Amino acid sequence: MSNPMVITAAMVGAETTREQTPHLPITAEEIAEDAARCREAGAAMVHLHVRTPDGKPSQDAELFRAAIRAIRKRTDILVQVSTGGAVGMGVDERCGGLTLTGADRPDMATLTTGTVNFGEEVFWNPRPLVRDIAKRIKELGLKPELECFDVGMIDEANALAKEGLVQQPAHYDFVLGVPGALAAREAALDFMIASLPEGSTWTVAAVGRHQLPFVDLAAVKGGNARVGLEDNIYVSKGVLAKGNWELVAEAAKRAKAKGRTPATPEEARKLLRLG
Ligand code: KMH
Ligand code: ZN
Repeated sequence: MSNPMVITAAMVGAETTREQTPHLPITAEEIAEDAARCREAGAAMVHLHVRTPDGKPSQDAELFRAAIRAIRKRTDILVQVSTGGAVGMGVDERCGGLTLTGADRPDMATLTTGTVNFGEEVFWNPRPLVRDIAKRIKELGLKPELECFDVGMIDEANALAKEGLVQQPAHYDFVLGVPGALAAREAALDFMIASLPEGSTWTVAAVGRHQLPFVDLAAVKGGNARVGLEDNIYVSKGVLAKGNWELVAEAAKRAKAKGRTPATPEEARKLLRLG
């Protein structure tokens, strides 16, 4: 049994800057180049944010379209668009990637199910806004990745399922270690896993120095993992990752050491029931 594990590359994000790392991809071509290398290194999916040419976070549909087209020209990696964007963005702005249809339609989209402190700021997700985004994802025929920064967000995902806005079994991403939110502790991960409805799938995205150790935990506990420059820029203490691909390569090595095989995009589609 190959026991595949989905490795997602959170390549760009909204917060990481070129001042922090020169290896952050910004243009469609840079994103596509790194995405292709991530696929070769073992990633099955990218979690995608986009930037304006001067590096500012954006959720502009045309920037998403350009990045998705460039990625798909180079590789078969799955594309999950962010609907979180950057703190302070309005709902229409956040949903730019959900206006893409036909050949440019993404494979998946994120949905954060509650409000959370985010460093010194607030990632604002009041209940009506969450339902608005959930409806847009459903209308596009996509499955959401339910981003849970705290365990209450799993309960809110259950409420969304009862309202018919999310289909279960669903897929969750536990985001651990954001300053001001739930810390990256193994006990927190265990509680989140234990709180999931039967049949759910999950990924863990731990922030900063916790990113790679949580790949080991995900591998052992039967989950999936997200790595990448959105959440962490170092491949080891004080050593910048030379690209997202280097973090993916390290994650793939760790997964294999625990008896898991990095999933292909096709396997990820089946495992996450993307249809
Ligand atoms: N940039 C964060 C405020 C998502 O992509 O869905 C939100 C975020 C979540 O990154
Ligand atoms: Zn994101």
